[in-house]
Amino acid sequence: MEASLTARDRVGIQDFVLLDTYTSETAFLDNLRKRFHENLIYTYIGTLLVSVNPYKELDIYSKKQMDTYMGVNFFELPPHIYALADNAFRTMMSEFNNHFILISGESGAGKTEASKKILQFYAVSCPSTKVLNNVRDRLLLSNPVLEAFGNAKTLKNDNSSRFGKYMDIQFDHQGGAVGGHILSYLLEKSRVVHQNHGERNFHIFYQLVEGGEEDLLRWLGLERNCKHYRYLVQVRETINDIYVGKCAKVSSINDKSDWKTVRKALSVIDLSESDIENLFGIIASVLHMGNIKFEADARGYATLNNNQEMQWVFSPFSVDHAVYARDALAKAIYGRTFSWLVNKINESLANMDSSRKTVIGLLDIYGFEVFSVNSFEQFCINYCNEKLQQLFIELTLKSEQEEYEMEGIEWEPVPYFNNKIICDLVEEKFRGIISLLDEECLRPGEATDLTFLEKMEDKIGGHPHFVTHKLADQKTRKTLERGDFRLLHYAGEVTYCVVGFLDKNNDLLYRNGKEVMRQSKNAIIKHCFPSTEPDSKRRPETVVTQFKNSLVGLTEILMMKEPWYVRCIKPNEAKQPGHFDDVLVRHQVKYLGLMEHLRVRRAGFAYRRKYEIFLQRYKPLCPDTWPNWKGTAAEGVRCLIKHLGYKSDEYKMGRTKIFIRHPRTLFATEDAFQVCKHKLATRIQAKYKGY
Ligand code: AOV
Ligand code: MG
Repeated sequence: MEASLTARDRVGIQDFVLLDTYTSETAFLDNLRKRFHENLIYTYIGTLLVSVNPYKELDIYSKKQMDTYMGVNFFELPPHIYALADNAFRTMMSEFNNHFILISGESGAGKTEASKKILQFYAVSCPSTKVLNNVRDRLLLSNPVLEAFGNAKTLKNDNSSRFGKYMDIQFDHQGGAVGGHILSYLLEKSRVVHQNHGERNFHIFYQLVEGGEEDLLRWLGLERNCKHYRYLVQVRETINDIYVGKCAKVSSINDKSDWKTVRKALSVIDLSESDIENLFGIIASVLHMGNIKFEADARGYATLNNNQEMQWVFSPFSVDHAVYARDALAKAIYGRTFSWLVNKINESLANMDSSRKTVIGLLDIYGFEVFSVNSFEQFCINYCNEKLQQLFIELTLKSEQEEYEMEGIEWEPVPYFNNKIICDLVEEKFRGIISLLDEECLRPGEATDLTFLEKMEDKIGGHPHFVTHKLADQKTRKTLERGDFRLLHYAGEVTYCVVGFLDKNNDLLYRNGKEVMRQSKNAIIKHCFPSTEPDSKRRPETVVTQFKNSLVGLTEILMMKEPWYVRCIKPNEAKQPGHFDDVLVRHQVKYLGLMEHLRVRRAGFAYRRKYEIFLQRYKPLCPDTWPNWKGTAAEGVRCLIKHLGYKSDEYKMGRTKIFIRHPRTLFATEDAFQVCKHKLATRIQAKYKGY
């Protein structure tokens, strides 16, 4: 039996558009599974790349593989992330426009790995010079640095991105990578002072404690034992004043060797030795701060209990209050240092050459996540994923179908779930969750997390994607606590515990804490807490509003560029190779909108070009249109494609554009054009030689 299997039976189809039973979700899944078990993790839907996390190293990312994919048309080789990267690059070069690659999928699906592969591909394959090599190294090494400070082990992913990252890679006219720029989005600062059971703090803390050189640790007053630091342990009990915490162990992480990589990378991205010293000084101080203990005096005020960790200057606070202020300061220090680091990296990636450049943007953001307890952080992360899904829908399903309609192309509409309703629920002015939360944050002393919950129940209680204990029917009520609210996200239900929402959104820092920081001798801290910063007089924007605005900015940046998509899928929850969980994958296929995308692709047209542009480029291919066509552009194109022998089912003529069903047709025309261009050039050369 085995032997009689055809290759297609065994390895499936490399482009879902070619699947006979393309409307069947089961057939879709079968194809994905078949390929996954053959280690073929990539499959196309037209030019969209679906990637299934293999959870093991595959031998498909070598320099040789990169060379193979360079300059080859999309469909001539097995699907690969390099093919997508290469095509985005080549389109950018030929059309002189900007592109972006949107990488999406839930936590642990492989987004960050995909973005690294793309960056490596550009670094290796783009034309290089000595100067450019420098830029290339910085681009590549910015990754381990940002991961050390911005990634952490969560229950979903041992190397989970706890910040959003958008990176522009800038190319010059020759296609050399000449610079870059990074925008970072909302770092999960709360992790600095607290991690859930089985999770860790940011990698850098462990790297420093485990890998830091003896001299360095001595200078920083650190012990080589993570368990010594309260911020690195999750169990917070003390027995005879000794923490009996457990650090989450991670077999996939080697903090010692990662330390070496990061240490080296910091120099390459242009940090001076004193910057580096200051940076580690800050990391160590945060650890020391976590160990500051307070005791109540006779009046109940917090005093420092013979603490050698640090001088502390807080005015009358209760112990709880003092702990809170300490943690707030630790979070602020870490968060601001992270922003400082991103700025430093940007300075080192800045391109001095002011001539016109084009860019490819890479978007790698924290994926959708659901834990057993979800808080403000998950709310922000999942809201961000809603926004990206909305962008995807806008750019593919919606605009594509609207364009057919506008162009008068006959079209059977493909229905799809539009998650705009959830985005509105979260961000609508005055009655969206963000507005309601901000309103409560404006009533200090009166508002609490519970009044926020009640306000939501009052204002948006009837919304189909929102439910609470009070609003739920009997059956659902059993699954909700009084302090919970549940959102029906595009990717599934998430129950958020409302405790801490107001606090985290306010993100207040006590003035005395700031003042102490301003007096710091550490240059980074001085820079991060400038004396010009407005104090409590003017209210700063809340955390979630800042985040919302930054996402609006991001959407604007992306909308001006040509999109490419990588949709990442997580094959199982156990992070195991070779295991394809049908239910889990089916769920992702559904909510990622892959079936709808396939339907639109399959019924639609891979390429479209304005008549003028198409004619201008390809007119040398037809004697009637070359060198000048007198009629309308549409007539010219009709004449041109008749000459080229396009079959009637391969294209459609819209009001302003020609639509071409399959890329192959366009590739053939493009190849013919290249030959023709070459001939013309030779002819002109010969002509001038004669003179
Ligand atoms: P994520 O970025 O999508 O999650 P990652 O890219 O960090 O997920 O992938 C999680 C882990 O899966 C990696 O650390 C690798 O061990 C493995 N992995 C992913 N892609 C590949 C690949 N192509 N080849 C081999 N192993 C892979 V999150 O940042 O949590 O949303 O927030
Ligand atoms: Mg990631």
